[in-house]
Amino acid sequence: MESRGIPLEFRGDYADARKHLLTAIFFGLVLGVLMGPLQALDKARIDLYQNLPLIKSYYQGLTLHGVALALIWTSFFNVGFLTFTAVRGFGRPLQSRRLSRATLWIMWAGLALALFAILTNRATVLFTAYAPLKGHWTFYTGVALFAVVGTWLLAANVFLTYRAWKRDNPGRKTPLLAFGTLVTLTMWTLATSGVATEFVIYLIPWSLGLREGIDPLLTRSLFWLTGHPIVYWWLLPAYLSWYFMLPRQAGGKLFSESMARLALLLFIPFSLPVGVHHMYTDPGVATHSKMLHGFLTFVVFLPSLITAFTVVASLEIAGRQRGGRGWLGWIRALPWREPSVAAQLLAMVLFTVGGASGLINASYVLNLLVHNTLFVVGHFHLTVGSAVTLTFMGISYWLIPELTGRALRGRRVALAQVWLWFLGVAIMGRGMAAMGLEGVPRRTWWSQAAYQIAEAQAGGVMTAAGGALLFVSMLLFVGVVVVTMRGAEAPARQAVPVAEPLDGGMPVPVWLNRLTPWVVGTVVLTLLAWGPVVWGLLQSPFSAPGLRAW
Ligand code: HEM
Ligand SMILES: [Cu+2]
Repeated sequence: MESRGIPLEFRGDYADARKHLLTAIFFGLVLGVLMGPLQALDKARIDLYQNLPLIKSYYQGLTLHGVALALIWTSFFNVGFLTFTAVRGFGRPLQSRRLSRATLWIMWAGLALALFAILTNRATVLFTAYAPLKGHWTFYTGVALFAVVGTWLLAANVFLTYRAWKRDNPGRKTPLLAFGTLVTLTMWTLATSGVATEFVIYLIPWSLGLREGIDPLLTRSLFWLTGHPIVYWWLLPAYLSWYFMLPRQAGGKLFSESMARLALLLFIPFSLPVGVHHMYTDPGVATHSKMLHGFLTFVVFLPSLITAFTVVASLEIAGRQRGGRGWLGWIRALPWREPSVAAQLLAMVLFTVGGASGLINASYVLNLLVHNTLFVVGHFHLTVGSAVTLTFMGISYWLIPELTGRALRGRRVALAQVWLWFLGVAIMGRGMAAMGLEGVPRRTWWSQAAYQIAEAQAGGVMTAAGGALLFVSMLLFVGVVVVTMRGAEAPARQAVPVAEPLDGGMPVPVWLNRLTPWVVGTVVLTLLAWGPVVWGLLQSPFSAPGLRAW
């Protein structure tokens, strides 16, 4: 039975996913990107912060930007999208409706608390929440609720669903889409142990006055235990789309099921023990720990390379089936006029550059050159700001019609939007990298700085110009979403794009269908890599008073 074309059994889950997605778009993407151009113009030394309502300083705006985009946009989008991939993957609704309701309301409550703190300038601590900068308790509690607790509740629900599915399907291998969802949630649940400890034991009691001082280095280490794997929390849902959906949208097949499973699984053990690469310049962390994390960072590049190979191979199959010839002719044969496909293909192009710049950040010696400069900001706009964000936009172009039963409207605008984002972020990323290489620091109210770097001015203009294009692109995206939601119901529903594997009938090794050994391995590896770091810091406790800078 169907209602507005939506399968009746999924109605509740679809409604929840819709709410998560819309919250992600309007309270994450829109709110965050509203701040973007102000920051980008600041890099060209144009200061628009003097007469703004609510936003009192560059730093308050930057906190809003970072939290809205890195945390709100991604958390809510992921919970919505993974709810969808779980129910379609297992072919059954999530096990507990009450848990789903609780997930949504707890995340909304957290969002309200965090936005209250930021908008009233009670928590201008930037999205990393670094102590000794001190925010209001509503900020830490709010972020903990929507970015951590909510995602745990989803994970619990999906694992309950998995258990029920296994009971009903003894001996069958887990469907790919469901398996990818489980891997993502497993990795993230393990990874959040760091910030959960940081927030519950240190930051929240401290912000409530229950704890005197704070240890900046210890809390920062706990932050990075989660802060590196969070990039895979952003990327894995995009990979699920690239592996399991995009090949079908392009008219092809997934190149290899086993490769896809292997790459996804490798992200569980190798995401966690690498976070010290964010602390190469910090004192108090032993050099051998920095070296180990640096080495493992290059290991985690391996599943990224497997992903690049498998996804490109899948797309090549699609392109050749569509009549593409020669070495590169298959690329042109892909359905570039389809906004959802174009968005994801362009996301991959940007990710190639973004990923390569990540190798520079990860190299111990080169890091000293770029650390805390705008080069790093260029890097993450080319990754989370484009590979992830542009993929999420591409997914939205079919997922919102799927969840609402309405057809996508404004396809040409959508296509222009996608190219505009690509262009904008490429220009802005280049500008930021250039400024960074000239030594311009990140997180600095540049138009107010007492000194200037003449060589960085051209990069500043590029940053501002790219930022303006991105802003227009975001407006177009929201326009398409709104017009689609208000449009007529689609006469016929499109099938959910799920790609068949080329090696479909082949057996999959048991260890590529299991999670437990990977979880055990991850815990061991994480204890080995992080244990000495945290232990060392606990041996030389440090207590700093809180600070409100802006
Ligand atoms: C109109 C679009 C955008 C513009 C113009 C823009 C511009 C900027 C600028 C100029 C900075 C400040 C750098 C600094 O002073 O250190 C920044 C920071 C940042 N941006 Fe964006 N950005 C945009 C979109 C995005 C998107 C889509 C994401 C992620 C999904 C993102 C994530 C971040 C993060 C995490 C920070 C760092 C905040 C911090 O250091 O605490 N931005 N952005
Ligand atoms: Cu990292």
